[in-house]
Amino acid sequence: MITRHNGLILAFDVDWDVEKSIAFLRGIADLIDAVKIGWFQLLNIGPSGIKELTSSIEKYFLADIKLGDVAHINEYVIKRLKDLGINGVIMHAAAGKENLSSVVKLSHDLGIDIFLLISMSSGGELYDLNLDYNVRLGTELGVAGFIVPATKPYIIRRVRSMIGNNYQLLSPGVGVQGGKPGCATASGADFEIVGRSIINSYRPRDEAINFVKAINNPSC
Ligand code: FNU
Repeated sequence: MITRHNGLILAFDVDWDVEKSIAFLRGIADLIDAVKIGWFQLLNIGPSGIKELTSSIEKYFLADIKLGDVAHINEYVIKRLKDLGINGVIMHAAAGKENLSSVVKLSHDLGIDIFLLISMSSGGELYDLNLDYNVRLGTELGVAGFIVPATKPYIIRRVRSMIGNNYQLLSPGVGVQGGKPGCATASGADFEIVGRSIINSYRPRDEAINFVKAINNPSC
């Protein structure tokens, strides 16, 4: 579980080196509850750079690699991510029960949270046609929570009504993609995920403060 202080998760989609990344994160660390990293870091600073990042910044690190392979590959990836200091991983519900169940079990043992992707902030129509099935799949598997799109508040409300309060809802698509800051939380999300609106801002700290204010004064 991600501990909630501000309700803001940074989507850290940057191709910066480790030093610049650490300096940026230190500047807003008190405003964010987690750092979401992924392909940008894997392809630019690589596994050793990720390890340096996670050991330098005391934050929850969420790996957004949208993992969804067959079981033994998923298990290998989860073990390696654990070695790199990752705390949570986003996986595709579309991989299905057979490919997900052993990896969710392994993740429990390793202390890694699995967040299941069940709808997307753009497109994802096959997901939306199968929403109830995928939510039930996640609760049966015992995932920590779900990824729900800020651009589709009706999906967030539906998922929250199905799962009660025992699972965390993380919502991307806020800002540049059109999701109104504070609307995902108003609709039942625990965290709003924001990337470019903060990263590309001339004043990222001020921008992050504005998002935190909106998240904690939620409305659509
Ligand atoms: P920003 N993301 C997304 N939509 O945008 N993980 C999804 O449905 C989803 C995601 C991620 O637009 C995307 O990969 F499941 O700059 C990116 O890292 O705020 C972030 O959320 C959105 O970035």
